[in-house]
Amino acid sequence: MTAPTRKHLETALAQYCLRLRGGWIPSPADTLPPLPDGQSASVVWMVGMAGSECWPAFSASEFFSDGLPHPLDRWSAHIGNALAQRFGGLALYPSDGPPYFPFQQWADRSEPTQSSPMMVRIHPEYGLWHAYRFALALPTLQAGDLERQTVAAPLLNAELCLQCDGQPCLQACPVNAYTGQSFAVDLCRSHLRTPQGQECMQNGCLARRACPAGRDCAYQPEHAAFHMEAFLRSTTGDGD
Ligand code: B12
Repeated sequence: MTAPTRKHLETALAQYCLRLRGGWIPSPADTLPPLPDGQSASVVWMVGMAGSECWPAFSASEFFSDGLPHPLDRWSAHIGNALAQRFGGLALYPSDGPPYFPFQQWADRSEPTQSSPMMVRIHPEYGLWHAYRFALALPTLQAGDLERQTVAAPLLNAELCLQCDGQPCLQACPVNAYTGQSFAVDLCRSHLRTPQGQECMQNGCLARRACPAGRDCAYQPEHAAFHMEAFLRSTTGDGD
């Protein structure tokens, strides 16, 4: 089986409007499961989306309208498993668990993502408007493919949230669910069930929307509402 080049993977993902979010080289300390042939992975590619770019592809898919639970997770698995089989690798999913794979730590090894007071990682270009659909652990890495993920030094060095004037994300939650160190999940969910919470339910979390970074990537209302509804109903999965 021929190992896919980075370009090859990007092209395969583009038909679903998914994005290759960089990759990293695993070590035994990562304790990844073995590949189907029993070997260890040489590279793990992170796959996700920025903004609402994959919403049209997902919402037009059979998974979106079949009435079964976790449509976004099932859409992701359909794509991830097919690619893993094609390339002799293994697809790993953010919602598989607990215990969960440390997707946010993996993200930091692949892209210039940083911790934020919102608990979700912030990206210099996409802000808080990005997430991961799966990771693809593959047996072979083509020479030079990881070196292509260079990022401009000013973006890498900026401590985005610490430099943010007034940190509006921490002021915008109507029930102060965010302290900067923690997120009061139950407080947030209770608010979302009230009439006052419908602004967050229909257009997305007010605190997340207050972030000045990556505004061009802010989720479209229909996409944001999908995640809020899923977040309200489940403990994990499509809420992400
Ligand atoms: C369980 C879970 C939740 C739980 C609990 C989250 C929690 N903070 O404990 C609930 C249901 C509340 C939740 C909600 C949401 N989640 Co969530 N969640 C997960 C999940 C499935 C597992 C987290 C985990 O335990 N990982 C295992 C540990 C070992 O991995 P880790 O890389 O070390 O991650 C931890 C640290 O980085 C830490 N952390 C991150 N930032 C910060 C900042 C501070 C200050 C501190 C102290 C800690 C901290 O939190 C992580 C979890 O403990 C992950 C996917 C995954 N596999 O990681 C998604 C994930 C973290 N969630 C995600 C998202 C987007 C959300 C929501 C915004 C969903 C929505 N409404 O659209 C909400 C709100 C989250 C919030 N503001 O806190 C995304 C984040 C993407 C990103 N940009 O970073 C992830 C990566 C899923 C994905 N498919 O991409 N989530």
